[in-house]
Amino acid sequence: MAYIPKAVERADRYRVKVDEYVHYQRHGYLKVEALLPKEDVQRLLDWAESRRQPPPVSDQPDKAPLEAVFKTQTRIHQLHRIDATAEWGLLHPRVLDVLEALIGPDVLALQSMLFFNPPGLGGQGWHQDAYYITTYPDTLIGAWIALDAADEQNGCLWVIPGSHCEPIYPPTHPYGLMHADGAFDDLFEVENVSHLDDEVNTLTKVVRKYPDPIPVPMQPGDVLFFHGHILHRSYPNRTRDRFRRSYVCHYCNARSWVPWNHGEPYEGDSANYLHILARGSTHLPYASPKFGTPVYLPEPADGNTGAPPRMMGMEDGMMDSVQTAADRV
Ligand SMILES: O=C(O)CCC(=O)C(=O)O
Repeated sequence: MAYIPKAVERADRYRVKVDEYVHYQRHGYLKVEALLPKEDVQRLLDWAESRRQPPPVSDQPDKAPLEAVFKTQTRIHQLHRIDATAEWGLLHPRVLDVLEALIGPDVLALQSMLFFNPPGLGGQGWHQDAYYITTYPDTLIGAWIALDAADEQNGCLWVIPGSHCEPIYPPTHPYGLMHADGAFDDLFEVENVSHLDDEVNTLTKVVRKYPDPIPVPMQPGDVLFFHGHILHRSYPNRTRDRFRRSYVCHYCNARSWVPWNHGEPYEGDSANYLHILARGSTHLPYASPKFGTPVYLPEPADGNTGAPPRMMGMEDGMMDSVQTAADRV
C-alpha cells in the first residue's frame, strides 16, 4: 500500500500560511512570531538557567577554574541526548508543525544548541549550515527559538535574503562529505568560515554579491526557520547587562541520508539511527525520543487512507486521470 503522508491533528496545531511557505522558499528564511506560548518559553528559560550553573568544583588541579569556564560558556551542544527538557524543546510540536510544511512531511531531528551569549561574548561569522551538517538529499533547516529578546545590540541573527540559492562553498581541506562534490565548474574554496572577521573569513566574497544583509530581531517565543544554504551570521553581545539566550535546533527531511553526527565517535557510513524521527515516516533507520517526548507519527492505518495518485500511465502509453480510468472499467 502507498504511504500517504498525513499529520496527526492537535488542538494547538500551527497551520502555515501559503505566503509564509512562499517567503521561506523565496528568501531562505521565515520568522514565525509567538510560535511558542509564554509558558513554554519560561520552561526553556528555567532549564537554560539550570544548565548555566557551574558544575561542582573539580578536585583536579590541572583543570581550568570552573568559574572561568562558566563565564566563557556561550553555548552547549546536543543536550537533548542527556536531558528531557532539551528533548522536549527539540521536538516542540509547534516547531514541527512548521517544519512539516517547509521540509516534510517526514522530519528528522538532528541537533540542539543552547546559547547563553552573556554580555561581551558569542557571535559567529558568515557561514552556511549545510557546510557543517551534510544531508543527502540536501534538506537541512535550522529553527532558532528566541528565549530572550534578540536585537542588534545583544547579537541577533543576520541573514542575506535569497542567498539560500547558493551552493555550499567547500573548505580548502576536504573533510568528510560535501554537497555535490565535483559537480560544479567554478565553485571556489573558502577559508575560515564562521570567523567573526570578514577579512579573514573568505566566504565574505559571496556575501558581497548581495545587497546589504538584514538583522532579524526576535521576541521571546518567536522562531526563525532558516535554510541550510542561507548565508547568515551573528555578532558578539555588545550589551553590558543582557543575555541573548536562544535554543537553536537543526532538522532535515527524514528520507535524507545523514552521514553526520555530533557528540559520539565515528558512527559508520550513516548516522540516521542516532537522530530522532519527529514527524512522518521513513525507510531509513532512526532513533526514538529517549525521554518519552511524544511525537505525532501517523499510525500505519492513517498512512494508508486517502486518495490514490491523480494520474497514471495507461497501457497505450498515454497518461490518464485515475477517475477516468476507473470509469472506463
Ligand atoms: O545564534 C547564533 O549566534 C549563531 C547560530 C547560527 O548561526 C547557527 O545555528 O547556524
